[in-house]
Amino acid sequence: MDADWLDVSASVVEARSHARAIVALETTVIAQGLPWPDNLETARGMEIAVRSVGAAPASVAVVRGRLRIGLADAELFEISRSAATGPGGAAGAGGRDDDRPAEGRGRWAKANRRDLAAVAAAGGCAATTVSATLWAMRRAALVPGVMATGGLGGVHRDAGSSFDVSTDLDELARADGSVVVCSGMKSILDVPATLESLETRGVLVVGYRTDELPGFLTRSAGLRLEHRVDSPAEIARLVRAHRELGLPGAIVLVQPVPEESAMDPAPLDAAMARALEAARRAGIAGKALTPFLLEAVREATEGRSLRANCELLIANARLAGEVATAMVS
Ligand code: PSU
Ligand code: MN
Repeated sequence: MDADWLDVSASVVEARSHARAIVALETTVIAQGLPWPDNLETARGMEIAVRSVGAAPASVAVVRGRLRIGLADAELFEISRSAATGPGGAAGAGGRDDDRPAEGRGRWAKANRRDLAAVAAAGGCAATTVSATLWAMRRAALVPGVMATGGLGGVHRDAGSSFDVSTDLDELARADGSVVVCSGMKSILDVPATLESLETRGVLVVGYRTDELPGFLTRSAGLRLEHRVDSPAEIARLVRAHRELGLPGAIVLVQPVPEESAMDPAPLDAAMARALEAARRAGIAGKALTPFLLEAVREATEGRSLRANCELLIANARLAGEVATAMVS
């Protein structure tokens, strides 16, 4: 099964061969979405959350030219260490930037589905987005399966002129009943347009204990959802129906950020508007836009957005584990 370009870890092979629950985890959010050292704590926290409900975690990345499904802790460390240090992070980590191990210097690339072959051929390292992670799952015979993330990519606000629409949408459209647990879409997107676009592509968006689309760091994006479930057993039944009807799209299960760390929309919107304006002035666009905006908003909200982001990722990993476990029982 492992070809020149692909490595499936022993624990994932083992879980797959016994038809045990597996949850794939993307890593772009670790390498590009969160600062060191909170990102390592979150990457580990997500794996622990998956295990705590009886499923096997499979973090995904391109490591020195090989697409790896199931990462060792040393690899989670390496990916995390490559990210920028957050406010107060250096002290927390006990070191300055130049204390980093050599392999941890410099950011890892962000690979979406388009980039995978180029990174592999160059022998490079890259974190994977939702689209690249779904592709890795396919190559590892884990589709249909379950994965967890923070927010989906989608249609950007200026997509009419920039054509910036995430590859996530296309890969979600052909994920064959895989379940993607998230807290909505990146708030920098045109959220209503992204929701419409998912509908067009046959991607079912289901609220987990909510009738509204979560706003990523906020509990609601102010858009109503047509479908809702209230338990892992209920989503497992829906997923079974979806798969047995042979429907090609993914099921996006959206869970609001935990109440205690959720943010109010007003200050967040203001910070985002300022960050978008700063990005426009600095000419930042394309793949670099999300990391830039997240960092700007993090600073403007004095770490509250960071806390919310970490908490929702761990909560989503746990829910994905529960769903995966319900699917195999
Ligand atoms: N949401 C975040 N941070 C992120 C992402 C989403 O808050 O880093 C990542 C996810 O990996 C998602 C990707 O799949 O951004 C989409 O990127 P793009 O728009 O470049 O396709
Ligand atoms: Mn894009």
